[in-house]
Amino acid sequence: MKLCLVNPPLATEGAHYVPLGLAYLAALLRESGHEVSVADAQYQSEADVLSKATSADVVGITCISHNFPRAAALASAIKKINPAAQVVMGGPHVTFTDTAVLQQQQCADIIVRHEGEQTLLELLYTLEREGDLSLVSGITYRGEEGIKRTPERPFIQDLDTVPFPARDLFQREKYYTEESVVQILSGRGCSYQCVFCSCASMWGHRVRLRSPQNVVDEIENVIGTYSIRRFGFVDDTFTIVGNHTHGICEEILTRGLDIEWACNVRVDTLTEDLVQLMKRAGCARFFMGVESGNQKTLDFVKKKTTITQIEKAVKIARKYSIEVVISCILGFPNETYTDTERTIDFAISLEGDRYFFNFLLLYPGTELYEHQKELKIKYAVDNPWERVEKTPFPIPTVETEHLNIYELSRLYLRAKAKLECLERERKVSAVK
Ligand code: B12
Ligand code: SF4
Repeated sequence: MKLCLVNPPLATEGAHYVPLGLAYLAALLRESGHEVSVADAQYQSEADVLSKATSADVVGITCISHNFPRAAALASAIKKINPAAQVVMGGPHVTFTDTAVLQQQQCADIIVRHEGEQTLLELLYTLEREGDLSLVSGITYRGEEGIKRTPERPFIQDLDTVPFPARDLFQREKYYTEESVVQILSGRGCSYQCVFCSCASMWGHRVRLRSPQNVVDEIENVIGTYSIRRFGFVDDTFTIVGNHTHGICEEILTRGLDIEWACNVRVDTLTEDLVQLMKRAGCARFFMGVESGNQKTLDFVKKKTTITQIEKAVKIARKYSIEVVISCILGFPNETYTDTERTIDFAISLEGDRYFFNFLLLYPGTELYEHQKELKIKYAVDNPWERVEKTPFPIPTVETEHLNIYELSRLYLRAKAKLECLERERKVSAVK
């Protein structure tokens, strides 16, 4: 079957990355004999994307919540010019809003929920034979008697059996330049369940890991094909299983790879021994989900970390000259203005190398999304995803019992001002 995979645009600051989900899907389908092409709206005009989609039997579109409105608009345009095509959508947003999406948008025919590889493969097989969609686990579709949801599909257990992402289908001159960072996924799932995050409900509570050999084979393959030496591990927490991180670092060192990489970490997983080894293996940067400077909030959001662990983790990173990118969320439902000020002051006191102060958003599949009424949180604007995507600077969209969007904006400006002070102090001490 002819399949066209579509990457809708995403207004991300700075570098763009190959959409790993589509690259994984393409690899498996191609290996199974399907004709796969990619239309990349991040870099191609809408006319080019539509012309690619006209000849496909099945069009698969990925999205997260932020670019869902643009993905839905693209899907509609595709359906108009190629009404015979089956339009399939997947990703973390539609996984948890499947029924509503099919009810409200005439554009999509089928939603693939959660992990997509096996489901899409089986779906194509069934469509090719005009088979019974109700037998394909993990999909939601428009049946003759309304919207149907098939049972959940078990997650892939042996991730080493999944072929490496088909990176070659994406434009070389855009994604593989001297400045590019190539993303690697060494495992899927998270054993925590922070109330603002959908990772565990999306990928499962049991962490599934690739073998270090398989992960480093992929890295060597990228070096050999694209001469790229900068990588980012996009696992939700790369250090969640110490032995796994250890194994990958040892494998990089044994093979003598001269690479630089970054990863997401949980503060409670960083021991001196591990960080020292990570540094030797090329780790240059940690993305740390600090979230809040208030212990009561860390407990409330079920982060299961402590203020002391955060301070210790930053200290260890600094000792081994690993850059720390600190990420905090402004506007948790339990936090007052003073609490949020404390988060900002605490984050700045950590003297991170970079900061993300994010406004709280309600992502489908999270506990906050499910319990928004009881928690007295609500959207203060219409079409929040469209607003967030289209506004060229961060804007608050969710109000809580304690904080309205004006107060949240003021808190954000306070964070920015404090950051500027920190940077100025650094410049002054550098010239002293
Ligand atoms: C790497 C990453 C990024 C990268 C780049 C992503 C890219 N390639 O363009 C960067 C750093 C740019 C980024 C940015 C952001 N990200 Co991000 N990111 C990730 C991360 C860690 C990994 C993404 C990934 O590659 N996953 C691996 C692939 C294999 O998974 P996948 O894409 O979901 O695809 C699978 C399935 O979903 C499904 N599928 C997906 N699409 C399709 C399509 C079809 C047709 C089918 C059949 C199946 C299917 O099958 C795929 C294979 O199994 C995820 C967390 C995660 N674990 O996924 C967060 C995540 C996607 N990001 C998230 C968020 C919130 C953001 C930011 C808003 C963060 C911020 N505050 O700025 C920004 C948004 C961008 C913007 N507009 O500014 C959220 C999205 C939640 C949501 N409901 O939308 C996630 C899920 C993290 C979380 N904790 O909740 N991100
Ligand atoms: S925030 Fe991190 S630790 Fe918490 S559930 Fe999400 S991925 Fe897991």
